Amino acid sequence: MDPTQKPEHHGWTLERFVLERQREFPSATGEFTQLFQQLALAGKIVASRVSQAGLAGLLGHTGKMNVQGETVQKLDEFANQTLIHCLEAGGQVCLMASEEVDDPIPIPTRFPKGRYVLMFDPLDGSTNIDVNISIGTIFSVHGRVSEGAEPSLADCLQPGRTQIAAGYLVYGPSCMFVFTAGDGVHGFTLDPSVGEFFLSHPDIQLPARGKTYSVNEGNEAVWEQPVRDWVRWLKTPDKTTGKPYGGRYVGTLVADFHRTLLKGGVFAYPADKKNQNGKLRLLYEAAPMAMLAEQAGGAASTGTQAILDVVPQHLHQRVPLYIGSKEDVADAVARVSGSKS
Ligand code: AFP
Repeated sequence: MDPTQKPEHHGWTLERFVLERQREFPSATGEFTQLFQQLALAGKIVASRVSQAGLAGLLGHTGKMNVQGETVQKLDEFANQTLIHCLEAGGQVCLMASEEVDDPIPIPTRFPKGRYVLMFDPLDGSTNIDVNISIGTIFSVHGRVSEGAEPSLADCLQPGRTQIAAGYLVYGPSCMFVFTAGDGVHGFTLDPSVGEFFLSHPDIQLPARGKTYSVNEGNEAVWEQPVRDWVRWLKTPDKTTGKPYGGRYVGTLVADFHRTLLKGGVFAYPADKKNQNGKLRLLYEAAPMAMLAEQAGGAASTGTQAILDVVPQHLHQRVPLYIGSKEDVADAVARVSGSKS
């Protein structure tokens, strides 16, 4: 049965949805379904803690710095540990990597290892925690490629194009789990009274062109001129509609991308004079979002190359990002690369 054809999606939990898809592959072992169950469990635990953050005395800093040189907040640490604990014991994953941790995270020897490599940003947008604005978790799944007895860094340093699955949880007014496993993008909303994610947004399609742009314009002084010119062009009223693009910026990639995915438009974190590779991390942010964008009919580029084709050189590599509606991303690429002004 195809859930996307049904007018009502009641009863289509995330678990059932992934399980039904698994049945289409007779050789499937169920490992992937179990991996998703554990990801959903981790998401529910983090969502519950996020919703109580103000009450539970969890706001504020731990005083530590993470590998990116940023202050680690308590919820970051909680989310990081939750993902590790939920995924390390199940036997589906052989190696993990987190935005919060310097090196790949091995599976303790007491647990069995599976064939998947999981990379995640446990709490994206953490500077928005203290002000009660949407935050999220991003994940990326690859298959193991190394052949030795133990998995290695090479298993993490794979281009986005080889991702088996990617997705995010957004902790907003409601909690959503949005993912792709290479056959479209599907969104599930958590019903907290039942404790399950239910299919709410089957087969999400990014409009070919949107009406909004999303970029931190506070950085204009350090942008290269083509980036400034592109943003100025977006703000110029269109000749036929008489309207310019509208600006929207949350400062949490998950939230800005989620809006872009549903409504269309373009999100960017460009390279600038200080940061040749922008700010966002290839493996934990750009590559998983790029797979979602392409699967929904959109695009994602560094400005010169498709994000999914970038071959990572190191775990915490940063990359410029232009992502969203196909035509809006094509305009951005043409203008920032200087081929159109
Ligand atoms: P934090 O997790 O440190 O808040 O960073 C969030 C983020 O990586 C991404 O989610 C945002 O899109 C981007 O940074 C916002 O960066 P600016 O604050 O420089 O606009």
